[in-house]
Amino acid sequence: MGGAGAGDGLRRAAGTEDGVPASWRLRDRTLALGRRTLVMGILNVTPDSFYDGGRALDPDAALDRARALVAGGADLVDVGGESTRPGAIPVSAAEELARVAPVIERVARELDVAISVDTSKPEVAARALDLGAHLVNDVTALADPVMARLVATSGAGVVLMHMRGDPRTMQRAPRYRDVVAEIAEYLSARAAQARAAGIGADRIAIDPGIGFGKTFEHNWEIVRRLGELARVGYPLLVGLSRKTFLGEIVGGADPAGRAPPTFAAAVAAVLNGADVLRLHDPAEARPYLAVADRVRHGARASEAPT
Ligand code: HH2
Repeated sequence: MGGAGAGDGLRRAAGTEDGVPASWRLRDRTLALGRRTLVMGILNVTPDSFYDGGRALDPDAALDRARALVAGGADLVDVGGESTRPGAIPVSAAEELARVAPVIERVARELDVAISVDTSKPEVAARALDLGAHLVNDVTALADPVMARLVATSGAGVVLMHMRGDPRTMQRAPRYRDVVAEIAEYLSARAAQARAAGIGADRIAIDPGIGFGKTFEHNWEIVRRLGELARVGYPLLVGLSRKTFLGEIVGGADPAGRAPPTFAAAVAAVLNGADVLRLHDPAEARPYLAVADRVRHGARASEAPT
């Protein structure tokens, strides 16, 4: 498809393509784009996440993990209280809140970093925003209109992610006419809906949702054709860290062995147009991203962030 919504979003408005850094606004924080890749560090406060499940259930352990993410260069910390891995069992809003609220409260108080809440429940997002979160990372791309209103009125940023089906069913033989074109169309439409709800273009990022209702081949095709998604006109976030399709490369079912293909795929994603990467290991990824950023952005990549 001819670049869904191309030019109607932030990228052209702010002139990223001709070298003037654009920015992503998240309440009182502004993150510069077009200079170096932004990193969203993953902090799952869950017993069952596919890689880090059970590691940060206690708020002290979660805070230590957040500190390590920030020390490793994370620009955002993404706090999640519900696993969305294939087949994951949904949890109630009360349970999700009990997991994430104490962590967000402490990260907001003790660390200088943008906080993202990984949720599709408005009750959870509302409390997280009250406690100091800056961004709502919604894997349903604001399917609930209450969530859209909440993001609009709070001035928070939002990540709109593509998912086919829901985590319980999404890996049952996903099929597409053209996976990248369909994702571009969907994200363009969701971004238009978000803007109609009053969310500024400079607060929106889009995400193809690697692993969410996609075969391995779909995931590789997305990484290969990210440039087409970048043309939708919003900052492009990609979450590929340690995901199952990377296991194929190293012949490993264990996510612990997937760091090398994660970093290689991260470099490919940056060179193909990703602006933000969601990663479990920012510190280890850093030199790889530094190389990718110098190749993509030239000397601008070495300038101090604003
Ligand atoms: N992937 C996961 C969770 N949230 N959010 C966005 N925007 N993009 C992603 O690709 C994405 C996401 C799944 O990874 P993880 O959080 O590591 O595992 P789990 O869902 O098992 O908690």
